[in-house]
Amino acid sequence: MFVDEARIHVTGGNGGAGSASFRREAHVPKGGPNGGDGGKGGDVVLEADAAVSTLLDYRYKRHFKAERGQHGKGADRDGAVGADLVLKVPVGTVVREGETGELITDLAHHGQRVVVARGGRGGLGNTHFVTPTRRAPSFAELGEPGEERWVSLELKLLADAALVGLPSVGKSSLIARMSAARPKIADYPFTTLVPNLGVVDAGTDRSFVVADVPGLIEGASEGAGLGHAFLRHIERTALILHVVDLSGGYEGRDPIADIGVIDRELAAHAAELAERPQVVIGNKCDVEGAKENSARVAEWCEAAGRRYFQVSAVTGEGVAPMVRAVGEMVHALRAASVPSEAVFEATYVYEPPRERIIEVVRESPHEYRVEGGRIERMVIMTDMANEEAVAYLQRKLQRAGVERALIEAGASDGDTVSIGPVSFEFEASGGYAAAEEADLPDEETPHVSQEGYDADE
Ligand SMILES: Nc1nc2c(ncn2[C@@H]2O[C@H](COP(=O)(O)OP(=O)(O)OP(=O)(O)O)[C@@H](O)[C@H]2O)c(=O)[nH]1
Ligand SMILES: [Mg+2]
Repeated sequence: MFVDEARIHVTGGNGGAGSASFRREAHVPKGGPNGGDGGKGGDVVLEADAAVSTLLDYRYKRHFKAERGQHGKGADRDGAVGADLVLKVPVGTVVREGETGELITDLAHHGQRVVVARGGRGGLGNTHFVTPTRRAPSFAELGEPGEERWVSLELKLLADAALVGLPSVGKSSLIARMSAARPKIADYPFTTLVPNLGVVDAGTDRSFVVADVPGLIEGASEGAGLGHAFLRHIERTALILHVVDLSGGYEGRDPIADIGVIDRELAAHAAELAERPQVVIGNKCDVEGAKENSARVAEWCEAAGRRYFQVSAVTGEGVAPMVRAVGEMVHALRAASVPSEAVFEATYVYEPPRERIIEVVRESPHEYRVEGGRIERMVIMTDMANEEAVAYLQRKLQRAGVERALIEAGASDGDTVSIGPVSFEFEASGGYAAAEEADLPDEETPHVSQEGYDADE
């Protein structure tokens, strides 16, 4: 069955860098620090919107990045915050982490939002690093890069309109005429076994998704034929395109009686299906004798207050005006179905599960790599050219338990340690255990692994 899905790559905006700046006063050679903070980068947000019906657009444009935060400036001026990037998706979109398939959320209500890639934090300006012994910090933090990941989106069905009718009336032939869908078409009943979906281009903003479901017969609502299970799909479709065979069909049937059969099956399945907006499409108007039937059906529809279109799926006659009219109706129904009040539950922010874990990988006897989202970001936010900044980073890493994890993994002085893009020489500070154990919360206890290198080899 057709599944509406897309895979997109999302990147939060980078945080702006903090500023390392000092007051300049006429008679003071170097005033106090006054570097402003960098602005936070924008988040990438998915928002469910009832006016959006398909994920198709996300198959064409797949990379999305939110705005970056501006850098901080001197005179305590903070950088501006980057704007969030809000991507609208249909209500009912299931969002998953693109690599692991982990469920992030199910956007079930209009207006519901999820942050799928957080913008980076802005770097702190040098004013934040003043201590009694460091009156004039020469460094500021760099901005944190925005998160980036693949996200997969999936919308199971649904169509705006469904072609419904007895077997062999030409539902599959019509969807093939209206869209790029290429279902099986044949002369015998029950040719279509599973629903087909097609996207119909009815002009700007008027495109819609149409479903061709297997033919229904008398008793379908009680399980007769193959159509039973598919009545459930029609439940969620805004508009029913009721197709009748103007040629009288394979048994010389009366199209008006046929409309009655389908109406009764819809009503028997669910009372509200009988109330669903519906248009009647008289198909096979090219066949001899069809025009007389068409005139009768038109008259009947007028009396019943239903819109009627006479078409031929084979010659294409009448199909274009029918498609335009259906596009307008779908558009109007969609607009009317948008709830006036959006349901705003608290915006859910996706946080990757392994964010706080510190992992030490021994890559060779004297080379170690430390992995962990939070730790790697500390390194990326450090200006490695500034000695003072590097010293500050080392203390932070030590506090986060990196040194202990390295010693537990067997690192000794002089070994090479890499974190993110940076490598340095390991040098134990000594006394770390006693000093740091106390204020380290349990959840941050580093997890040590040694994959990648087997000491016995
Ligand atoms: N002359 C003529 N024949 C048509 C037209 N539309 C469909 N047919 C024929 O009618 C037969 C049935 O067409 P389908 O499109 O398979 O009908 P269906 O409603 O999808 O049938 P099921 O899937 O069995 O429910 C085929 O032989 C088609 O070629 C039409 O406009 N004119
Ligand atoms: Mg069919």
